[in-house]
Amino acid sequence: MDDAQTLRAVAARFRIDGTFVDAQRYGAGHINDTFVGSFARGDTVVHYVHQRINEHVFGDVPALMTNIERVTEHIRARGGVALRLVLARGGETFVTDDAGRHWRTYDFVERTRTYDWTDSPARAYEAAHAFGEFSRCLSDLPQPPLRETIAHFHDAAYRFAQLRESARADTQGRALTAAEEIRFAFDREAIANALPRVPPRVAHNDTKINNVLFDDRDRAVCIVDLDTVMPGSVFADFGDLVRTATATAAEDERDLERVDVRVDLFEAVSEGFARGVGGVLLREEREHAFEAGTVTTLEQGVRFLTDYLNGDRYFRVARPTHNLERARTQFALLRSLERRRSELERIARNAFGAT
Ligand code: ADP
Ligand code: GN1
Ligand code: MG
Repeated sequence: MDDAQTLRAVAARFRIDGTFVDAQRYGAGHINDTFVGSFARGDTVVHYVHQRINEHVFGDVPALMTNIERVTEHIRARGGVALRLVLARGGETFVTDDAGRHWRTYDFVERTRTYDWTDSPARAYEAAHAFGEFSRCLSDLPQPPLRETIAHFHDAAYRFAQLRESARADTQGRALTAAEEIRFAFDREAIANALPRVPPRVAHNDTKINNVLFDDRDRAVCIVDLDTVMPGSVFADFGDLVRTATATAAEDERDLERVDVRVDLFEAVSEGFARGVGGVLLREEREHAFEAGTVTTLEQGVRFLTDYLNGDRYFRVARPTHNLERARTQFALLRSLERRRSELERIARNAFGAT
């Protein structure tokens, strides 16, 4: 079955008022298969997002979908904007197709776009502010805790253990081509333990800038990609904004000369997140914002490198060396963060009121 046929059959199982016209792949995510479906309703065409949830990554889809329902309803109850799930005809939050694959549907947020990176401080501020607000809004999510959808997700020490194992096994015979990067990572392994232990709080856990939908006036309209919203730490959320919204290039830029951190973007992200999150952070959390950026950037480099060594089983790739290139770019960015540490640390402490 081709994509359109599959999508037609899947869409028919959701409470969509309209006649299926077609469906196109959409977005630049590395994990799920995302499509926009078009449906004729009277004289107009309406759109929905259909997502096939990556079952290699997410083992417990019902738990994940319950998290998403709870989180989106809580945000709306607080007056915020959140993704809106379209239920299946039987009232379920997802359906399973004949091949055993799980699908969900969201309202399509019209007239928005995403950025894989940005050179605009205003946009960086907006994205960080939106994720800060997200964190504030979910800081009083009632019990029980959200379910863990991926174990050890932002456990940098665990990510190093995975890298060590993949480099040792070298199942694809790629370790030699990545020897320099493997060495770079292990030289910095101590960074994995640079953050203090803090009580768990609800985190988005995947705050890269392309998980924010912007309107045509560059306002952040809605946060997407809620699969990893679960107990975590603010460090990962702020850290991934540093990784993706303060860099001068995309995360897979091949020309490493172009990869740097821009101080004005870093300032915008710090101010935006700190204002968005408001007063909910502990002193320990406010004091380590800068370090969150280095830890998350290193951790992501380690994850890309591990996946390269494993034969690209996790992140979607466009070419065989893609994950290695992504790892190199993360490490180049980490070097820049390290080089500018004193200036950036001062900016972060100022913004978070940790002076
Ligand atoms: P992945 O886990 O693969 O990154 P995402 O949930 O982030 O999947 O979706 C991929 C992309 O699809 C997003 O980056 C965004 O561009 C787009 N997208 C997702 N949901 C919506 C929506 N409801 N409305 C408009 N665009 C969306
Ligand atoms: C994945 O799903 P997406 O493309 O927004 C990944 C993140 C990584 C990111 C790197 C569930 O994010 O953790 O930071 O790629 N998501 C998952 O670009 O592993
Ligand atoms: Mg995404």
